[in-house]
Amino acid sequence: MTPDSPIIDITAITASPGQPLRLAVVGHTNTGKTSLLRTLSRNPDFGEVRDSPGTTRHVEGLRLLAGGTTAIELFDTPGMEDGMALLDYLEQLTPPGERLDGPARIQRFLASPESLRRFEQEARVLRKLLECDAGIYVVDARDPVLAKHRDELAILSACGHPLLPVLNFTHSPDQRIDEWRDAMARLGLHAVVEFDTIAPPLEGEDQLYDKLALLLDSHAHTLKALKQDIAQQRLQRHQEAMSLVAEMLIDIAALRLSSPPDSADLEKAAATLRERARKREQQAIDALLKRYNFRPADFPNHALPLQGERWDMDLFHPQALKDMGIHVGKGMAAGAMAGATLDMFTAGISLGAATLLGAAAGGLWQGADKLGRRLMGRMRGYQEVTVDDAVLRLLAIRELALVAALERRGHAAQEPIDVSTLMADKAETLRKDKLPEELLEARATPEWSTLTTHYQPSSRRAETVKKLAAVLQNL
Ligand SMILES: Nc1nc2c(ncn2[C@@H]2O[C@H](COP(=O)(O)OP(=O)(O)OP(=O)(O)O)[C@@H](O)[C@H]2O)c(=O)[nH]1
Ligand SMILES: [Mg+2]
Repeated sequence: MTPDSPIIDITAITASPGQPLRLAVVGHTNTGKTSLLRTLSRNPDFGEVRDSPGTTRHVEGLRLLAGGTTAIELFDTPGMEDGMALLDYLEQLTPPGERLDGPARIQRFLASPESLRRFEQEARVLRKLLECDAGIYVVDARDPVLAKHRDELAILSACGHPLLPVLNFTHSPDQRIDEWRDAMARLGLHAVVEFDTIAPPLEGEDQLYDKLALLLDSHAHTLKALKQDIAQQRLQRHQEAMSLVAEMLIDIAALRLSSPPDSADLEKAAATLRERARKREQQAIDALLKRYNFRPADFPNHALPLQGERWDMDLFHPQALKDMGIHVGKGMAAGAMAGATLDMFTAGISLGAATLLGAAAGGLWQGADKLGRRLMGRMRGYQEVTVDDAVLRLLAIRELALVAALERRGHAAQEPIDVSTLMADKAETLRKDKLPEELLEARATPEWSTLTTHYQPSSRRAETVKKLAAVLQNL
């Protein structure tokens, strides 16, 4: 297993052993270069991202690890602002008749006084690109292709390294992907990747690394290893996410509170039940966000109202369930008891019940275990309150939708996560079928819930969580 977060921030990288691939991320200002690094490194805190030009002022690097060793060193660079003026200046530096190749022209520029003044930003970019094996040229695909871009590309190409254009903002209705592909081909750049840093395609990283491998033959092996590492981590994250959801569902399905049978006490028990379930869901959400390297602030709308003030977010509001097409039973409609089922006390007790009751009635029930206590309670007229099936369904739908959203989200995204359409997708699969066997078993096994003091860890519980996680994974 590899560590989840293959990222080490490095501001100044010196040559390191093992020859990692060194890539400079370059391009016009404000095209999403820093955003791309955030998404590739799954690190929402890398660098500074703002919707204004000139945000990144210095070169900053990070490493992507594969199998514990550095596969790629990626460098964020300041945006190019005035490629046209720089191209003119480069021409001035090379008198007519003098033949210099591209890198020599760039070196001459870097030794010139203007590289420290007017073109200081551009000099930082070109110095880094010269040091690297290749450049990733980030394009805002909404921009029309202009002379400034062509000049910029002419200068970058002069560094003598392969350039891979990455088209960003590809989901925008104003995207001009075809125009950019055409312009790139005319400049001899035939490998192009579409990669929206906010919502990258699921296969986006693979495509990026595959195309780099084509351009950089000698690093193909490293890139393949990196791809495998990413795929393995993705799978591992998904499996862990399913376990987190399964744990939560088992905890809530097994949650069982007993109460004297009068209505005031039952309502109180139902309120406690709801509160514990809501908190447990929030705990699962926090764990999922953390597992996918996102921040609680990325999912503010879902901060669950513990008092139920927003019904569309409230697990226990009958309307929230109906909106998801989940059948709402009688219990749900019953005002203060909404979402709580009064247990008829038959679940899980069949053969043994009569014997146990007999034993209890006969006064032999001394060291009453869990089941015994429940039976005793029942005999004294206690009732038990559990979470309604409809609520379990909604919980499963919500969490699976959240996982799907997290898996589609780039770490450059700044807008809050929206799960509404994904919820509808998940609802399709989950609202009708019978509850999975594992949840039915949990319902009848109160000691599986960590939400009460009767919790007892057991291998059977652990096994059931595992099985439920596998069921959820295949939905
Ligand atoms: N909708 C959308 N916004 C994006 C995307 N990529 C970047 N942005 C936004 O574009 C703006 C610029 O992003 P940065 O990553 O700072 O761009 P940059 O190229 O590093 O900018 P400089 O450092 O100033 O050259 C930010 O407001 C980002 O949130 C994208 O794919 N889709
Ligand atoms: Mg930047």
